[in-house]
Amino acid sequence: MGNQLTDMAPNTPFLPGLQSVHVVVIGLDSAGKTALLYRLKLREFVETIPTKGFNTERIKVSTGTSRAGSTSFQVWDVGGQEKLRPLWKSYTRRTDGLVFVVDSAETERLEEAKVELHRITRSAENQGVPVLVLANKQDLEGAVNATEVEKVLALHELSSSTLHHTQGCSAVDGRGLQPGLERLYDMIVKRKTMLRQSKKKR
Ligand code: G3D
Ligand code: MG
Repeated sequence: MGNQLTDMAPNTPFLPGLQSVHVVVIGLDSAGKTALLYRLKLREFVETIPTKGFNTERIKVSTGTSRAGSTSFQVWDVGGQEKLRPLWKSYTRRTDGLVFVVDSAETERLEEAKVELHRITRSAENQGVPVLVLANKQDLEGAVNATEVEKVLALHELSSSTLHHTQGCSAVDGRGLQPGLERLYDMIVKRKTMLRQSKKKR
C-alpha cells in the first residue's frame, strides 16, 4: 500500500524530529471521526453524537523513529454532514496532515467518500499535504479491508506529490491507530524535508 514517494526512503536518522504537528480529521458523517479522536485522547471508546461544529484535542503520539520519541498532535475533528463539508476547506488550510476516515462497513457510501476526498485534496491549499486514510470499523463483520478501501477511493489518482497511506482501524478496540499515526508522522517529516531541500536548490 502507499505510493512511490511513500516507499522511496525509509525514515533516516538525519530527519529532524518534530515536536508538534497539526492534523485535521475529515470524512463523511458517521464514519467514526469523533469516536477515533476520543479513542486516541482517552484510550477508550466513547459514545458520540453527530458533530455540529468541531472538536479539537492535543494528543501525544509516540513516534519511535523520531529523536524526540513522541510528538504532540493537535487534532481537529470537523463535522462531516453534507452542509458542513464546505467548512473543511477553512480547517484544512495550512495543516501538516489530513486524516480521512471512512466507514469500511458501509460500502455503498464509499463512492461519496471518494468524491469528497478528491475534492479536498485537489484544493489549492492542500496540494501535497500527506493523507492518511483510516478504514475504520474493522471490528464489524462485512467491513472491507484497507486494500479494498484504497482501491475504491482511487488513491492512485491523487497527484504524485501527495504522500498517502491507507490503514485499517477500529475506534472500538483501537487497532491500527498507532501504526497509522506513525505513518502519517513519517510522511509529514518526509514532505517537510523535501520542501526544505527544494527551497535550498532554488
Ligand atoms: P463521525 O464523528 O465521523 O460523524 P462518530 O462519527 O464518531 O460520531 O461515530 C458514528 C457512529 O459509528 C457511532 O454509532 C459510533 O459509535 C460508531 N463507530 C465509530 N467508530 C466505530 C468503530 O470503529 N466500530 C464500530 N462498530 N462502530 C463505530 P451510533 O450508533 O451512535 O451512530
Ligand atoms: Mg463527529
